[in-house]
Amino acid sequence: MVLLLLHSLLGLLISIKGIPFFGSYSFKFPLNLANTITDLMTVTEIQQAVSTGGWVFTGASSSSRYYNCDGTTILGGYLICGKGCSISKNFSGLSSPHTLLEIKFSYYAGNSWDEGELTRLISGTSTLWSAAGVTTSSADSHVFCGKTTQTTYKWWTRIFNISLVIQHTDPYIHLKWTSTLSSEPDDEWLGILKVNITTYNCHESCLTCTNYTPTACATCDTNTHTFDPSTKRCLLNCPDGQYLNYETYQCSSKFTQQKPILR
Ligand SMILES: [Ca+2]
Repeated sequence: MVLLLLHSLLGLLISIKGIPFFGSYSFKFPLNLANTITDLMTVTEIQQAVSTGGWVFTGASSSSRYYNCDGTTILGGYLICGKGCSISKNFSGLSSPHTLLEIKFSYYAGNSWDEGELTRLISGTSTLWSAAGVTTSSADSHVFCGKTTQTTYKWWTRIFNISLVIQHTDPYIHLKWTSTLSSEPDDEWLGILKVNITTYNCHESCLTCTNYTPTACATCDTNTHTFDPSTKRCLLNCPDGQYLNYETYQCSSKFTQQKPILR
């Protein structure tokens, strides 16, 4: 009886405060993985990119479409894609229903970039990613390839490993990599590698979100959930007499949840 009373009081506290008292509270949630498209992952895929892979170059300075940079074959590159050059592809097959798209790729900013010159990833009229190519500090790594006649850091080729999550519902996306370079590709150039596109839904508790985890909700369905701005979660509204179980993320009757209380 005492235990039951204690249990009732704790259950009341839990329902009032909405915070967990026991155990670990990692949310069990489906990743909502719909599908993944990969491209430019192998040398063969890079070599076939234009002939059969659907990749389109505009403003290229050579009929060649790939370049071996310090042992790694990339699409574009030295003597190929500099001032006024862009590389694009229409990715279809994103047909599973989704609300988010995660786009990953490796980007090579080659040699003589000046301050203010940018690399860009564009979809339609939206710029999805924009970054300066001049500094080594913001790059994930750098190699020595292309124009290697200078020995200052300026002539390194910088490699950016980019991962973006965008709101997206269409079954296709047209991606275009461009730059604001001012010189020909014997001086400065761009190249890409390892494109990976994955569709996700928002976590089931969110109405809208910024990524697919339960701690990245942007808005909630206010009929069923309350937004917690500190954790970016949508917390289930539980009816009187029940509390939010943080193990299952479901409303539970306090009388059926004795195990964690008594442990
Ligand atoms: Ca320049």
